[in-house]
Amino acid sequence: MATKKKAKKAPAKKTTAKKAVVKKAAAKKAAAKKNGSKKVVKLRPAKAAAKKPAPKKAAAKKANGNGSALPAPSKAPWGQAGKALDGVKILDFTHVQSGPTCTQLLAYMGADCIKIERPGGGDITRGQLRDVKGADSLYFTMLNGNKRSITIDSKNPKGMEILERLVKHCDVLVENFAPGAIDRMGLTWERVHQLNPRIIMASVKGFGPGPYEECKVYENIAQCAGGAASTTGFREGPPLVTGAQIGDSGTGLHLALGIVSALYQRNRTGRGQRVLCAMQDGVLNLARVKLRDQQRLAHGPLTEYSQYGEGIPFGKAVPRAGNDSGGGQPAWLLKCKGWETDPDSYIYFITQAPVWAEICDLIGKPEWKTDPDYATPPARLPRLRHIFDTIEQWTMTKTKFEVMDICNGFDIPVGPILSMKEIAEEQSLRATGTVVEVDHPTRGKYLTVGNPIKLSDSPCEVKRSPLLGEHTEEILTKVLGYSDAELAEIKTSGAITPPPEKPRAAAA
Ligand code: CAO
Repeated sequence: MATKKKAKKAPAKKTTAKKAVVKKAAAKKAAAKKNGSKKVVKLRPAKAAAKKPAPKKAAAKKANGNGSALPAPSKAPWGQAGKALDGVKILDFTHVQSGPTCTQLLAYMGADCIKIERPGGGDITRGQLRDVKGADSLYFTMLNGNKRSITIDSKNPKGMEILERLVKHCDVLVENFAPGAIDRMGLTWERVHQLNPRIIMASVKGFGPGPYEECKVYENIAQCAGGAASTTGFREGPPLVTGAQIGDSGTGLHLALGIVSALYQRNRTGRGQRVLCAMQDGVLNLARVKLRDQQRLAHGPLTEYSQYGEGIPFGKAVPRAGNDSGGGQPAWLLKCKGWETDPDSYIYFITQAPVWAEICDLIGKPEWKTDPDYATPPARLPRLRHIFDTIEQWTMTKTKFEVMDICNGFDIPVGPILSMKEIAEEQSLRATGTVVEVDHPTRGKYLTVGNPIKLSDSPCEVKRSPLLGEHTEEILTKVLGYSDAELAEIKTSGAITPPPEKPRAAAA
């Protein structure tokens, strides 16, 4: 009924909104005329204009999100109309993990990503956690695919001249240096904006403005300061960090969204803007359900936490909840056949209320369907430990994959603990391009994670990471237009080569 009512009212609202937009556009048109401006906002394409279509480039610039200035829908087959971010040029001044994750994603989406690296050693991760002697590490190769690499010493005057030329050329500058480092180089937001008012300058920092804004931050610091660690682990144990890189890669993801949003806004405003993602904020955003629970504590115990069923009182802050479900459906991690020798022989089992009857039948407890102590979710809450122990007696008779198959046959939500070995070998992940094998000239074949975001009209082709400075000459001549004579001068200036006192061997 409610939907029906809403549907009836909707057209009236739409008409009013449409009128307002038309009125606003008409006023804008009149104002533009009065000011003698040639940029007139068109309400509808004029007939005369229809005869002589505007050049493609201009139409693309006017796209404003309401569809009125978009080109006609492409008739190209799906996946053959270019990539989502084709034409977007990224000056990638990132290092380690958070920034590179962001720019790699943008590159997967089709952006031309030019990675600036310090001559000699480049991104520090090239040499960190090395598994193949003399080759770039997996740490680097898995975070820098689909990019081009140019070496530039930002502290060399000629190097800064090249950098400034790149700022003028690019749509986005991304950096994640320690607080103040990019300013010390001379690339303050004011300077960057002055050089190229259309550029978007995006940064990852550990903390936003406040008492800690000057601090350097790595992954686990962000997990701790963003509220994730205090709510992870077991009640009896210390806070725990998680293996998922929610501080680095998580913040990189947030930054990527900020960048594409800023690019979209630029279509209307014509100007770039500053985008900042603090790792603490990114982690907190991912841990927001725990801030939810913090506020619920004021109104009583958190009944879905197993600590409630165990009769253990809650303190002032959200406790660590072990493997409890973060939602309203009680769940736990249960042993499966082979757990004695295989550390990953476990299944995550959710006792979703609508399939309680099916669970009871499966585990051989049909009487629980009607027993008042077990029949309803509130009645089960104080007995969760016993319930999961009983379910575990059943899961221990099956492998995690058998449990998965049987339970999913009854719509019971369960999930196997997959080891990284199993994931690396999982053919369905290869088929979707989520796990990709690429070839590298110095290290050979390696696995990487492809684009986890699938676009139906923008397929992703994962390419290997670049060697240090592999594209230096190409970018200087073909992108920035330096002549052969200028290139020769750059080569002797020290702008793209390591200073003599710091040979490459020192960084390896
Ligand atoms: N040419 C010349 N100098 C260069 C250069 C280049 N191409 N690229 C970088 N540098 C210089 C910087 O200018 C800076 O010099 P100064 O400190 O003298 O001004 C210096 O290299 C080091 O930069 P940094 O302080 O960012 O690097 P670090 O290794 O000391 O710190 C990190 C690393 C990650 C802690 C810090 O960059 C940081 O806090 N970043 C923000 C948060 C972040 O992204 N953390 C996630 C990292 S992934 O776990």
